[in-house]
Amino acid sequence: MVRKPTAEDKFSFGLWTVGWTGVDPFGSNTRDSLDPWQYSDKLAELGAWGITFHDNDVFPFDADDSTRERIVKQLKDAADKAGLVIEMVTTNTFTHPVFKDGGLTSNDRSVRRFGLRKILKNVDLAAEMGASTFVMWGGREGAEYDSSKDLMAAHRRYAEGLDVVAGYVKSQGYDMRIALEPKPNEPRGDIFLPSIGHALALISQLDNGDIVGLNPEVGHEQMANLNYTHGLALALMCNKLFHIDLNGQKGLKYDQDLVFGHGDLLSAFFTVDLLVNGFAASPDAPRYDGPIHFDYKPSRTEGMEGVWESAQANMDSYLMLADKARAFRKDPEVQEVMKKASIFELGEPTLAEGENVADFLAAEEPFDAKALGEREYHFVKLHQMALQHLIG
Ligand SMILES: [Mn+2]
Repeated sequence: MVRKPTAEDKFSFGLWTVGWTGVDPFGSNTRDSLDPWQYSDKLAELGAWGITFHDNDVFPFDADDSTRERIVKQLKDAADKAGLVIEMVTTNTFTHPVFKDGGLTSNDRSVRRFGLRKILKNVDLAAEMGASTFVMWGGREGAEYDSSKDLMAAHRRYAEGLDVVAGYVKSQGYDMRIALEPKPNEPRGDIFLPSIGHALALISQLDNGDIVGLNPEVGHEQMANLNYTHGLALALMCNKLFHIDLNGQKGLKYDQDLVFGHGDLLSAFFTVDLLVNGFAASPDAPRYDGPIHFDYKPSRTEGMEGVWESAQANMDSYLMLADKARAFRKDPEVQEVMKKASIFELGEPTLAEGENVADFLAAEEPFDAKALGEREYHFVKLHQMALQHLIG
């Protein structure tokens, strides 16, 4: 029996997750959709702390201003009443056919101007909702054919769009940061900013990059055969881990959006280990203390009971893994093997304090390459101990 989540756990869900009706490229919906506030009421009941949404999860693409205002107010009132924080808002620049070649990187300039206006309008909405993060997933920013785009211009237009949005956030005085969500492919054949590293590189080129960071998603990194936890570590080191999307993925295939823990379980364990315990040898390193946001899809086989069972499952997985990860790190035998494995030694700078390169090169220190080539690291034993904590 897993304990019930509390506000301290900071669990949040996209309305599009529990709200997914099961439409996929091969089949129609297997569930009906509810009103947005019906999802938020139920999520609050299950112990969630927050909700997030795309503009068009809540109101239609072509809604006029008064319709938009009425629906948004109804959702905000429902969230307030349920005690839910609207911690993040994001913009849909992928569903409508107008965005088939992207919102910020479309070859058609008038589409880019339309996309940018739509995004800016939603920055205002996000601020109005009290959101502290504005996620940008450029699902249609990309190409199927390398012949179809000037790739320099595409990246320049992407940077230009991001800079305009970040500059607008600052000029309006909003207490909000932008978090980019990398993904390698799907729906485009190749999506721009396919990984955490690509996104960090582009952010470093922005004039307003100080408020632009990342929202890495488990499945998106694993679709690129990358290690999600390693990516989180680099983003933390760069002070760019602004938000996270947890879910499950089984290897290199389409974006499965499974329940967190239902994909690569050991990887999920070490992700949670990083989130709850931090870095073993770097106690002064930045830590993530933002929302634990789930971006998953209840499988098409599920009815509404299955929707709520799967929402619950995400939170339960996280809580179970957090308990296991804490016990793993506290275990004296684990600590002993971590010492033997020189885990803590990696926290020591390679040069001594104040040591310059000349001193370093001149230093005569005994070193036995043969012996060090033969040393034991006990990494397998340590990993097996993690497995014992996880399933033992
Ligand atoms: Mn996501």
